[in-house]
Amino acid sequence: MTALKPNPHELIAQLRAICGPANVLTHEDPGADLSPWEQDWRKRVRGRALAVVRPGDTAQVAAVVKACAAASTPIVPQGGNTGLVVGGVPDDSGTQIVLSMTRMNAVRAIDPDNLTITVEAGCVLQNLQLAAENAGFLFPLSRGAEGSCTIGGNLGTNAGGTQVVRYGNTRELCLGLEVVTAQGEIWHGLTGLRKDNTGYDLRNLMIGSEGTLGIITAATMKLYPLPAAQLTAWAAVPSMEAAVQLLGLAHQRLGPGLTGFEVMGQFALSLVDKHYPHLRVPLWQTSPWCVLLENSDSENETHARSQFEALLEAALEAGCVSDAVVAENLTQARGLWHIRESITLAQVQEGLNIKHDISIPVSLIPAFVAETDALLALEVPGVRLVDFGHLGDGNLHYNVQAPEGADGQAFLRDFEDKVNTLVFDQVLKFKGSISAEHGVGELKVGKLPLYKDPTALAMMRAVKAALDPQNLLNPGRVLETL
Ligand code: FAD
Ligand code: 2HG
Ligand code: ZN
Repeated sequence: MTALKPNPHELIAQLRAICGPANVLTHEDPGADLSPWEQDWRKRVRGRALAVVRPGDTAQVAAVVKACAAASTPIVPQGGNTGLVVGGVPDDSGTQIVLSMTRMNAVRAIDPDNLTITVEAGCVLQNLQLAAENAGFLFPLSRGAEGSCTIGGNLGTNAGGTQVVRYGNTRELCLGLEVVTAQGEIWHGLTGLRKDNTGYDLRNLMIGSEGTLGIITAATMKLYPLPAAQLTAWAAVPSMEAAVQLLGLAHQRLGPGLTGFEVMGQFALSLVDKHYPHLRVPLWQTSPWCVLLENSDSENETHARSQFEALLEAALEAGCVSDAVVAENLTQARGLWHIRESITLAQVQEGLNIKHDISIPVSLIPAFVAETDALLALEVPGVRLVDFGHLGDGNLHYNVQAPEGADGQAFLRDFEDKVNTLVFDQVLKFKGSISAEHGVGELKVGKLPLYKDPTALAMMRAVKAALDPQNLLNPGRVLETL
């Protein structure tokens, strides 16, 4: 005898019984507006959910997953919904539930001797940073979206950010996970161990799986000592080659003190200047590239400043910097970082665009940029390139803005696929990756089979089929089909 699947109304009733009626939202509710959960951050896609479900603890997540599995109902995990690749919103079928993790936002524990913090998946990154700081530690994951992205989403995408050059991606900062499997079982993997060689590395399998292999409900993350001083400099550099040379010098002179190395192209900065003139972008008009550097020092500010000044003097002498400013105080430093973090928003103001979050070996980036810029100019007359990113990690946001005055929708329709193909072919040629940070989501899912090693893809499919044989967890993301 086969068990009857509950119909959607029965499922909604079950979910309300599990999470409480107020925490299961549907389109049938009076005055319902599910758009915050259905619309992606870039407004590329608007889905339609069967329901938005907001569990309050891990047991509820497990019960929700069991109920959905029994009803063969797909689940789209969602954190802060700041993802840039359409990975955390439902499709338009009206059959998927959004599992919003934001109610699960507690800091469960801080272990100062073990240098760890354990938080629930819906904890907003900025709150995690603050909890660490209040306990006298640094949690060194940082990015423009930190006021709304969650640690669960950061782990789901293995997000990067601006301090990866020193501390690594989210993966490198994670020691343990608690995960609800596709069957609704709970994996209690919240270890704070730095060494554990007891078989397959399930933690690292879950990290970066974009909600397709399990639902992360909590994580144990690494803490670091707060630096004694942190200084920020902004340097104008005459070319991308010079920026790479400056990176080498900065590694040499600052060692582990180098905690940020961001490059920003002139057009990217011109957009910040155009849309946010009050931010007063320095040095951009006279230089094709600017670099933002951060020096975190374990001694004191005087030591940090003298190290920084010596680095910049050497760079001026070597010709890889043409001008530079060092922030005098924290307010100025924050202002410089704010300019960098405003590029994404300035691009939104300017209109629709095509994003790429590629990585290339640092040594090949100057040749990649020169060659790809030239190819794109031939393919898209009047193309405007918004190049910036985490040069210290070999990670460029090689973004393509529609020509001046062009209709954004028409630009995407006519050029998105061609531009993606051109850029990704170049990435392949230069031994890079088509996603360094934002993940595959839905936007790159069709391209992955063209650029990923076929054996790796086959292993990925096998893992997905073994862990989620019903294909209920975020179907159609990362892998198009099983
Ligand atoms: P969501 O957008 O809600 O989800 C992202 C993915 O993770 C989805 O596939 C979702 O299904 C999955 N997911 C969410 N929660 C869970 C969970 N608990 N368990 C399993 N899967 C889950 N990214 C960078 O890497 N570096 C940057 O510097 C950076 N800067 C940004 C700046 C701006 C202004 C914006 C808007 C975005 C930026 N991003 C950056 C992208 C984005 O912030 C990150 O991808 C972030 O990790 C997403 O977190 P989120 O909580 O918003 O996740
Ligand atoms: C950043 O580095 C983010 O600021 C967003 O990864 C990049 O807007 C983008 O393309
Ligand atoms: Zn980035």
